[in-house]
Amino acid sequence: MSEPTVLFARADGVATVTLNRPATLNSFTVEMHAALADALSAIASDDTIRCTLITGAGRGFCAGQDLNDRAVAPGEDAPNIGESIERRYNPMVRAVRGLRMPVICAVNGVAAGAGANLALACDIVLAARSARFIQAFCKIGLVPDSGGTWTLPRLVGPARAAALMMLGEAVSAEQAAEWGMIWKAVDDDTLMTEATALARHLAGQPTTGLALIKRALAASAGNTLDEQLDLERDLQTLAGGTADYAEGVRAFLDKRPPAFTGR
Ligand code: T3D
Repeated sequence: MSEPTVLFARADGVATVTLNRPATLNSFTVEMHAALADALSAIASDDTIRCTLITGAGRGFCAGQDLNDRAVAPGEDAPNIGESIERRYNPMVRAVRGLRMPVICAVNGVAAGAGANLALACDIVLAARSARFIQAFCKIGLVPDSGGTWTLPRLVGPARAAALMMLGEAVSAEQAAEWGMIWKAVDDDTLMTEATALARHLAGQPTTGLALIKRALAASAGNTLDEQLDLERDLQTLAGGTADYAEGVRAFLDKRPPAFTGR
């Protein structure tokens, strides 16, 4: 039997999703897209999962589309990759961004093409110091996809985003952290320990409140200050009605650690 292209585990309120095609640096095939879509859908419908962690097996995180599936013999028609974006990459990014809980990405090695932009679609990105981020698309005549043209300029500013996307140069994990592209770079041998500890920590936090923070941040990209102030009022109304808010206040006044349930 062949290895599953995506590994999926649940423990302590954390779902861990591992891209698992290490021989090609976890590049995407139709099969791996389907397996990832299934994992993301299982996470979305499981109320016991309060944090998701995405990583890659082997020495790379993800090298984007598997280019073996894009070779065209002379005289053959070009593949319809717009359809591939519509059917697989866009739903993947929408599914990741749509998860209500915090999504951590542990970038264990090179993240190129759609692999880089999948990482940037996550809420908190930790990267091994040896990892690199490459907007590789321009090197094969493509446009960055998987939300990269939306995410990257917002993270690093338009000047850096334009150069990264037009030159396809690798950005080290430390540089990425310095530029605000990711949360932080950590030693290679501590990446998974730190990412798992962070995921478990978040899974024990007031996760309904964290989901509302995600909604506020997502909306802020398209809102005016006035609209955002109104949204903050509405989200705070919801947050203020949660059991976790009541518990947080009680625990503070009792001078004891809170016991959050995510409700
Ligand atoms: O088509 C659509 O549906 C549209 C969607 C597009 C989304 C995209 O992501 S387009 C961008 C596709 N990705 C790339 O262009 C990146 C290609 N890979 C690289 O440039 C390099 O491999 C890396 C910079 C990522 C890593 O370099 P390095 O030197 O660390 O590793 P390597 O030796 O190049 O790769 C290791 C193996 O993985 C190697 O196989 P081998 O020689 O050991 O048998 C290499 O061929 C394979 N590999 C790496 N990336 C891909 C790949 N095989 C297939 N597809 C890949 N994308």
